Amino acid sequence: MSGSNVRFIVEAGGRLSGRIRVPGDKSISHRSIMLGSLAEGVTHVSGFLEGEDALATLNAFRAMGVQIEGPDQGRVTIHGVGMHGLKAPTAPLDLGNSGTSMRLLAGLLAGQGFDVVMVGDSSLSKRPMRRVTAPLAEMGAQIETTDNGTPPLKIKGGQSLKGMFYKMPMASAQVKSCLLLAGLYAEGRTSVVEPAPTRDHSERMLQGFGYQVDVDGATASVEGGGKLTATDIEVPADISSAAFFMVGASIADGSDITLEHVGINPTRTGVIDILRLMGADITLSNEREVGGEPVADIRVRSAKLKGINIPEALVPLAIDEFPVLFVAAACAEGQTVLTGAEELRVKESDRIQVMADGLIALGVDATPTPDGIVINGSPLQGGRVNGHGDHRISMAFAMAALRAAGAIEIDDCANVATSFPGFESLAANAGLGIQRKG
Ligand code: SPQ
Repeated sequence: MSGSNVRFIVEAGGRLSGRIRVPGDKSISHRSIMLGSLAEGVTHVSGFLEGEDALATLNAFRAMGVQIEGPDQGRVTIHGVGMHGLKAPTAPLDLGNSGTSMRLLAGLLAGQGFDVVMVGDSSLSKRPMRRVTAPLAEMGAQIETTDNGTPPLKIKGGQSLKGMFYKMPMASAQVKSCLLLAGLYAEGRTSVVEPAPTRDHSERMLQGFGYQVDVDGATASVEGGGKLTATDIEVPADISSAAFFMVGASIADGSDITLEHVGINPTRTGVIDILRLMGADITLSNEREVGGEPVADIRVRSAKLKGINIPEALVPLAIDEFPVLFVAAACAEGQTVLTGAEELRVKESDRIQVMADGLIALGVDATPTPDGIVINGSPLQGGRVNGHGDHRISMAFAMAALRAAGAIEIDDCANVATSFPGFESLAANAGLGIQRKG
């Protein structure tokens, strides 16, 4: 939970080495609970992310009457209640810091027979929800937000939803997934068209649970009224968590690290493409498919990075990795320019502004723009920066210390536990001089 009491103090210098496995994929963990709960039969999940965000989803389904065992070392057993077996929760569902939980649940709950209220922490309470409530209303849902379009969301049950054809105004896997989940309960066909490819874990997992999803280019469609059949899910390690070590190893001289069993779904690998364009030394081995998702071991050795113009087509494929990619850009020779990434401003924090502020505090020449940033590679000083309760900001600045002239102190780091429980100890084992205070 957000708290300004947790601080990271990270020594300057060092290098990353060894073989590590980062925790399970957050996006896939959320979806495994949602679909497992609605399935008929018992779903066994392994590699589940025991982070606060995925646990918020798990607790929400428990509150709606689903019997869920675990998590125990990444193992979760879900006794599915079927498409119409959820029960009204007795209190508002608290989704903490998790945008994915709230937006996907908005779709899934819009077609239930009971009312639900969804609330979040101070960060989630500022995030835009009209991107889901407006198209859901067109399908027949009744959902109230604040006047600003932010949480809490009050969903009125008992509405009959109609399928629709929706062209998304922004590239968002959460909006796409929300509408497909609502589509399971709608009469007829729901089709969602995306302006650029976004993570397709929902489509893959629905198919894994035996639900037909038709994907035709940029359009994903489902017919309402089907059912899900329980299955077993092995969650790969999260490429978004692995990304911190990819950048850390790239920028710290003498590094050589292997990240095991990482999900390399092509809708998530923009970070590898961008780092390679910058000159990073990244090799994939042991490529295989696990439960419908491709995985690989990723070896990263230090390399001299150069600044680039980041191709806009890669932006949605690396959307969560930009905070740490900005650190790579600060350590690169020359200029890096990011455009077409205005979505970064509505994440757990305004990731363009807070990264620019922190980098500038560390002596980097960084200029935020409305839809991106311009960073000129610069020597990094030590100093004090703020994580703004955003897990990815805190971890990005922790990695920056590998190349800084002095220690970096990072305030407001408690939310690292939303996506990466155990970050400090794993990073310390790999060679980062990190200490947690508070
Ligand atoms: O769940 P939340 O808080 O929105 O998490 C983030 C993150 O950095 O962990 C975004 F801030 O990841 C999103 C991601 O940015 C997870 C996600 C998903 O699982 O569907 C999709 C992306 O969001 P969006 O808004 O682009 O659809």
